[in-house]
Amino acid sequence: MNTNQPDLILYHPRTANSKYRLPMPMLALGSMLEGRYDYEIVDGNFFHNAYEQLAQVIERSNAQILGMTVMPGPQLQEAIRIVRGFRARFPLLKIIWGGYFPSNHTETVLQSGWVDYVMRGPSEHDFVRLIEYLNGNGVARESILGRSYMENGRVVNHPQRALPVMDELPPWPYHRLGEVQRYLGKTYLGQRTTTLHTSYGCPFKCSFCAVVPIFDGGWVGRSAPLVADEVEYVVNKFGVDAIEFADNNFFTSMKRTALFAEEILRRQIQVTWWGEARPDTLEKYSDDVLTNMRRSGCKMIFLGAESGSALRLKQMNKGGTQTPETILRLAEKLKRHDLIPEFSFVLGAPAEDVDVALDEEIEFIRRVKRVNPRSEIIIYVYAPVPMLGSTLFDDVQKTGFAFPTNLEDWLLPQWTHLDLRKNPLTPWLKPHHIDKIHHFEAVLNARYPTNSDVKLTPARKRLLEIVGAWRYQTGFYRAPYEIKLLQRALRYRQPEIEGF
Ligand code: B12
Repeated sequence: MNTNQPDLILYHPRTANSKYRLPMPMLALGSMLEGRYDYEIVDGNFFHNAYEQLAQVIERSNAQILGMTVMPGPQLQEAIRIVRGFRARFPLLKIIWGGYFPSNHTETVLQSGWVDYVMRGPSEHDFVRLIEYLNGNGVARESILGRSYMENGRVVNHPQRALPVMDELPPWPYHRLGEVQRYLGKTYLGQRTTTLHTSYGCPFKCSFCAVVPIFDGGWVGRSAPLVADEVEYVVNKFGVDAIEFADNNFFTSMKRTALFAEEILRRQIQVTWWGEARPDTLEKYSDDVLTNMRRSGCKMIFLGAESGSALRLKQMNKGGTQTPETILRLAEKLKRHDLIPEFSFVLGAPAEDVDVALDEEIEFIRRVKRVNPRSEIIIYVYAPVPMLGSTLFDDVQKTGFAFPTNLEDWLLPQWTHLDLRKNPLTPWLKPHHIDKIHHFEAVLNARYPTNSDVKLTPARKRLLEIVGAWRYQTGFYRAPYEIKLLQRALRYRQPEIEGF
């Protein structure tokens, strides 16, 4: 180990429009390396020419190991271009990928020959072991769990480790980020918003969700007092006034949420917060807990509504006790508690008649809006995740859909679109289906502009509402070009692209 120069670079490729968000995977991995290895966190969100600038970092530091996090979409695009070029430019550099894309498409990544190792799932403990192994520190390679690599032309997958005990994980090394203030963004929640991540996994196995193959129904959370400690730390140290809990399912344990809200109130921490939940879980929360959540600063909750059809909820294996009525009841309940629900819907899964299915979803979304007009609606177009054995993925495969097995093919435009869940071009969705979804979305967003766009002044909001009103009232959504023009002129923010 060279003590002056980092042996290891942890690189976070650029993501879509999100300069202010922390490179959380790098902080999580870095926390385990502190005091053991020299390393540097490099954030592509601050690069203008990632390939060249990262190459310069490697040359300057003479690092031997490059760890990269990769989620689908723009990050993947950049990551592929980097490793494709780096193989020849830095033949001795060991390249390790982790995160959602390589965890779900391990073979494709490794078969490219550009990546040496994939670490699947949470890797705090095993990444350190891998680094020790690569440094020849006597770690048996079989003991590195969650690791995948090529051997004799075949991919070898070590089993994954049980989920970490969150309370035992060390704090994130914020000092590695340089100026933390550049990560604190102005959002609907506050002037200096940051992200935190306090749990891994989700106890459910929805068949559209990329989290499932990695966690297989497991969930672990940091205990409430420690979450409150973390919040208190970032508030006091960096002047944070708002937090987005990026956990897949922050609200899994009502006991934990209740205690967390109490801790924030007891310590008199002034902070606004947001998190992601399942509708059926939250519906079971008592009024007292919801009241305390609101008092402690919770303002908005992202909820996986997915569909207004019991049949499709079943197709998606949503599980639990969620029905379309759950969503309507919850919209009403949260209204009483002054908590804004952000309901996300997944439209465009395979169906006997896709048009009928879409019309039903649109009608249901209108019902939700009638019950609670402040509800935010996020619409995603269904993009398959490779979940063998799920009814939904079986249906998908029957249509002839297959993921590329060549890593470079993920650079093709159709796969970029699939990742962004806007226009996935899956075989059962015809262009007019995509139009139907996007046209309705444009009209809905005009009639009910999002609250989360901080640049949208009341006058501009009013203008959008007026332009959208007649179409929404009459249900005439087709070709809303005047709305799209206006939204472009106002640079309307779409939470489904820029949020989580
Ligand atoms: C934060 C986030 C974002 C931020 C990125 C923040 C930033 N700094 O730029 C923003 C809002 C930009 C974003 C955007 C998108 N996101 Co996003 N995002 C997340 C989110 C909520 C948290 C990720 C995170 O940081 N977790 C905290 C860290 C600590 O955990 P982790 O990432 O899992 O890292 C651990 C392991 O994975 C592993 N690991 C990760 N990287 C590495 C690297 C190495 C070398 C090693 C060894 C290990 C390793 O070890 C880490 C520690 O245990 C996840 C869902 C979730 N809760 O995880 C979705 C998620 C990753 N996003 C997803 C998607 C689809 C997107 C989008 C493509 C689409 C969209 N509309 O949301 C866009 C575009 C992204 C892009 N490529 O530009 C999906 C991925 C689905 C899939 N098919 O794989 C997820 C899973 C959400 C979901 N449930 O569907 N996202």
